[in-house]
Amino acid sequence: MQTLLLTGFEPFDQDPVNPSWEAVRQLDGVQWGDEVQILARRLPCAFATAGEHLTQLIEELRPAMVIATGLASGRSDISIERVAINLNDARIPDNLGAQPIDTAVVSGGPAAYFTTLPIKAMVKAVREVGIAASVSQTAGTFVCNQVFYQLQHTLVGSGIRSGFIHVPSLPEQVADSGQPSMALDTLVEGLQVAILTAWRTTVDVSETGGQVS
Ligand code: PCA
Repeated sequence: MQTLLLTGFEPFDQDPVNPSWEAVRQLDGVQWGDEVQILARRLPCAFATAGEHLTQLIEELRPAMVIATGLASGRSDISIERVAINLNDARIPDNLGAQPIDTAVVSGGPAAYFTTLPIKAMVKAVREVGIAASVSQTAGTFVCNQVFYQLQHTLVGSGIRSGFIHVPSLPEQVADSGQPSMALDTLVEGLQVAILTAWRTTVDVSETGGQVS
């Protein structure tokens, strides 16, 4: 039985919940036959500790695939991230009060890493079950991008595929603000489809997921 490590984040920016953790915790222990088991773990939302925490989990659990998730408030769909950049530029302080501006995630590291997940196949499969999904060209410049970059940096050349998925807010987080949201059950189903597709697809499909600008 192989292990698929799935992470979500603790709440941040005064929110009581983080939908990424609320969704992935429901997938903890899920098995697909005797092929693979999902282990869900929560990461701190802090530049100083999140990446180290994830590296320790990888050493401890020896996963065959790693998928990290986080909240992107303001987005309306499950967004499968294509690229992590070597840059921290925090608009708000993290949970330890740190607010790095224009620093490198890994000093001397490459400018960016691409995901090693089959993102087009994942988007297609999630849409096929009627759930909104898209390829995202930026994971931002906050803790999610930092963790995504550190993940790709740690696993480069290892043969262990990895990537990042951003999820929208939950309906109760946006109330009457007019901001987009997605129900928790939908999130859980969409993530499960995306992850299973990532696990089973070794060659990505060729479909557009780009943007003109
Ligand atoms: N979202 C933030 C950090 C933690 C989370 O869930 C981000 O997109 O960087």
